Amino acid sequence: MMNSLPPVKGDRIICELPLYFTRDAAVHTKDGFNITVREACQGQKTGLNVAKVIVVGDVGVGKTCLINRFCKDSFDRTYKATIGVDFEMERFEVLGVPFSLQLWDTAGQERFRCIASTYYRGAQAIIVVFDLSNYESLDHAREWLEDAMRDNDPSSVLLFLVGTKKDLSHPDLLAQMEQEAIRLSEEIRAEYWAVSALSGASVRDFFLRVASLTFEATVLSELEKNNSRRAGDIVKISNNCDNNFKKRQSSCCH
Ligand SMILES: Nc1nc2c(ncn2[C@@H]2O[C@H](COP(=O)(O)OP(=O)(O)OP(=O)(O)O)[C@@H](O)[C@H]2O)c(=O)[nH]1
Ligand SMILES: [Mg+2]
Repeated sequence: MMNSLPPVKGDRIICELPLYFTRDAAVHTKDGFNITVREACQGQKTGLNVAKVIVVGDVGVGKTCLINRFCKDSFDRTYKATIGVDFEMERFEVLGVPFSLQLWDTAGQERFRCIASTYYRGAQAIIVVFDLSNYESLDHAREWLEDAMRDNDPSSVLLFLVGTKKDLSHPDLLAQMEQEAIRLSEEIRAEYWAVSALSGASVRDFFLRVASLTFEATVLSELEKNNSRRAGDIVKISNNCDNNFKKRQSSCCH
């Protein structure tokens, strides 16, 4: 079945870590992939290939358009509410390793909130979206994050705060909104991005960054797990040795 998949699109092949949007609010500001991760990928010591990403935020802020711009390179001016939750799978190749993002596009409408929240569990990344031309939607971002975080492990989830509809925002309002958003990003330890699904500005850069950082974090945690498992085995083996040694000791003494 793997063989029937078409090759990963050229612009989804990532060899270098893509840059953050702004230094003030970046998950990290290193200019390359973690060396341990690079080495693990070279030796193909990683079997990992998929990460779950959930996209949350107020109704109509542009979550679906953001995903559609990236996945289908299309934009729809007419609003079609997401019912419950939608799902897109996007394939990448990072440092020579196949990697996919499962993008869960949740509904912002209050009446679907309960259904949508049942899909939050087990995310590697959370994207909180707000509308750069609507202050209220930024004000609600913290609430969305708290909700999405309830079923996830705060120490391992990567957070992104994304302002959409940059094309609509007046420059003065945009500057003010960005200042607020960067302040919030620092506080909640999210990486901030401003994009436009209409023009496509920064959309691709954003998702490549999400894929890269999620990949890096997941490989690191996989390596950590393997190491502790190996350390666990060593402890077990040495316990056995101890027992054998004691047995031998007891048999030769008596
Ligand atoms: N000008 C402009 N309009 C946008 C942009 N992104 C989305 N829109 C418009 O905003 C409206 C809502 O977009 P959606 O992507 O459906 O919003 P949503 O967040 O998915 O909404 P729910 O599914 O109800 O939660 C649509 O009419 C889009 O055309 C953008 O970058 N610029
Ligand atoms: Mg939607």
